[in-house]
Amino acid sequence: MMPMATMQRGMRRVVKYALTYFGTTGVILLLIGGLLLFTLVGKYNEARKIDIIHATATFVALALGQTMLTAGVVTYVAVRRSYTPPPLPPLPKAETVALIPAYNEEGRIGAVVREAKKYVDLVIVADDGSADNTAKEAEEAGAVVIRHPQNMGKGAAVATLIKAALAADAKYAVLLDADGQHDPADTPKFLQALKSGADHAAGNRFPHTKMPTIRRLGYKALALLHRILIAKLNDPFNGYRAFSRKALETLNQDFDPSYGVETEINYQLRKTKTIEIPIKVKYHEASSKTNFIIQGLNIVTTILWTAITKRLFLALALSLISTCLSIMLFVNVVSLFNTTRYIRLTYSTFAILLEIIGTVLMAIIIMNIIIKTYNRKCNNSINDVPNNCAISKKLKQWLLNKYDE
Ligand SMILES: Nc1nc2c(ncn2[C@@H]2O[C@H](COP(=O)(O)OP(=O)(O)O)[C@@H](O)[C@H]2O)c(=O)[nH]1
Ligand SMILES: [Mg+2]
Repeated sequence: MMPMATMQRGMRRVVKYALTYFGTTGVILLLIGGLLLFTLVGKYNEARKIDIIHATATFVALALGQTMLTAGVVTYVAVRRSYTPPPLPPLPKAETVALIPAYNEEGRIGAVVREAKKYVDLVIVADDGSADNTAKEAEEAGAVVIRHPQNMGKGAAVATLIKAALAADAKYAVLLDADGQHDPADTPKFLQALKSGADHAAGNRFPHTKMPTIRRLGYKALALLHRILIAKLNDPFNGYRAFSRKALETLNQDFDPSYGVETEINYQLRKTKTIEIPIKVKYHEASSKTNFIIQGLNIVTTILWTAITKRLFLALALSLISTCLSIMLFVNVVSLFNTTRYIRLTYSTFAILLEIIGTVLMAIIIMNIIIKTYNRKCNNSINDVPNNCAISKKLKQWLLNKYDE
């Protein structure tokens, strides 16, 4: 058996150089596929017949090349976004906590913290590498602030906040936005839901919010996709939530901070007792950092990504079936062509579509397994973080300094 240290080093190298390894192999395979295609056409022009083996080899080389290239890019992106839990400051014990992820919310965060303090024992803010005075403003308003050395995304901030809530021994935690869209005065309703037995309370803005019809329809379509693939909720992408200690523990175990927080929470808590709480959401000029079309596309990718990566065996089966079907269709098209000179349009179109689905799924599966194995090591061993994880130089330096203190 390979010694553990060697395996870890191997894994680190694979992730670190994924783009190089997979990407280069992918490009080489695509070039070989191209060359095969070139000779295939040349041979056809002479013999007026497509060699099925040659053609299938071309098809497979192109498909494999595409898989490798996608895999390289996916890992690269995932690693660039990889999350490392920051060391937590000393936290006072608190039964109820408010958790606020914040990124560049100067001028808004202070009021939210002061309001929230009225309803809970402790307010914890995760400042996700803001470039403004967010952290100072939150501290002055009376929150405990945990800072990320660089922007890692809302998911990372929520992951940090969950760890902080557990460290403070919280029984109940409310999660709300820092930009003032969520009214802290709704907090007692959320806490009440938990105290009466729910483990997860989720805000639902629909009873109170008038959305323009087109937006509402778009939102409902996304919610339907979410309902089919992830979990049943009426306002699934609402960020106002509350968790019991049990839900916090569930989230802390498997929460993936890299992509789409709300969908991730909904998936992790899909079997948890959930109550929806009607709330009002305020809209103002700083309501959102991204425009709503990008947000919509983001949500679709998140849902599909979550659905695929949480059901790896199903995805693997789908991928293999698609690829096999695609090759069968392709062989059929070629042999039909050889005998009749007719190119079957439907079959060839489906062959290409299925090939794309099969290879992209396969790339996502391979990469997800590697990244998961790798992240598990990083997240479980805070003390070894600087040596164990492929994190950015800036983050590594920051962690090393913290441990030296
Ligand atoms: N930690 C962290 N929080 C973020 C980031 N982007 C947005 N947020 C916070 O997440 C909440 C919701 O973000 P916002 O852009 O208002 O999204 P929207 O209201 O859902 O359109 C706010 O409290 C933001 O401060 C980020 O990159 N990191
Ligand atoms: Mg907002």
